[in-house]
Amino acid sequence: MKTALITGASSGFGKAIATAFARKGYRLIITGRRNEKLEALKPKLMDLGAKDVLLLSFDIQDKEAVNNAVDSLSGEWKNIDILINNAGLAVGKSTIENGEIDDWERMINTNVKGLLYMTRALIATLKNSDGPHIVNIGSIAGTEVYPGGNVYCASKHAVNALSKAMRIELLPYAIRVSQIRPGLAETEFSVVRYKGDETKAADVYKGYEPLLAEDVARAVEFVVDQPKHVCINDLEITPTAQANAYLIEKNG
Ligand code: NDP
Ligand code: 8X3
Repeated sequence: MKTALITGASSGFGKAIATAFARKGYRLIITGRRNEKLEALKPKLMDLGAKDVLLLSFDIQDKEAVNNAVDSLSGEWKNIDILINNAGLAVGKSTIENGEIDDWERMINTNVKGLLYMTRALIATLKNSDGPHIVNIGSIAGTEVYPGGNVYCASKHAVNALSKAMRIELLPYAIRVSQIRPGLAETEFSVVRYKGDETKAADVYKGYEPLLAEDVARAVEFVVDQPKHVCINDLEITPTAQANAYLIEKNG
């Protein structure tokens, strides 16, 4: 039975991916900073059929915390087959001139450096798996740029580049590397981006049907369920009403 480690499983895509994997009977390592959310999720995952669930609560921006969390794994938990690099965020939507430098640092430290810390810490264990797979959650912001997206888009462009780099470097070990690039999806993403302003966050999803976390989880499932000789390198998924990063058909 496969073991998957999912970063950012306390909410949104990560939680939906954990739920989908629980139904498949996977052994799951779920991570995030909000331990109480992970604690609440664990019994639900067990009820759905997860073989076992381990919580690891740490800030992915902190490289020592990442390494300590990985070093704390023992026994069967060391044998990880699937790494879902999902934890990430956008903070703010200002011009570069007016942007908050702390916001930029959070995005770069989480979306780029955190993803790198996790990946580096787990490559050795993935090499021992019979069907190793890394799935990076990028974004359409990883191939496009929109007004106010500057640093978030740059961080997801970095995820795009790193996904391609991993694909090249991990080829000799048959570690599959897939990038999923979602468009607009209603999760806690916009509440975080607008620093708790729920009205502003809700406005992002008005007048059309956005993706749900479950839609993205289904795409992840599709990617990891391929036979071992098939690697989906890159998969872009948007709401039907969204053609690209800034063309959205809104009715109202
Ligand atoms: P959510 O805000 O709902 O979930 C983000 C997850 O990331 C949470 O579980 C959060 O956990 C975790 N996380 C954030 N910062 C840290 C940190 N410093 N350390 C550890 N965990 C952290 O958003 P989504 O589910 O939408 O986002 C998931 C990924 O999808 C992100 O990489 C995002 O950029 C990407 N994405 C989102 C899209 C969207 O429209 N929603 C579209 C395209 C890509 P906790 O707060 O407990 O630490
Ligand atoms: C999240 C989607 O369009 O807000 O990555 O950048 S978008």
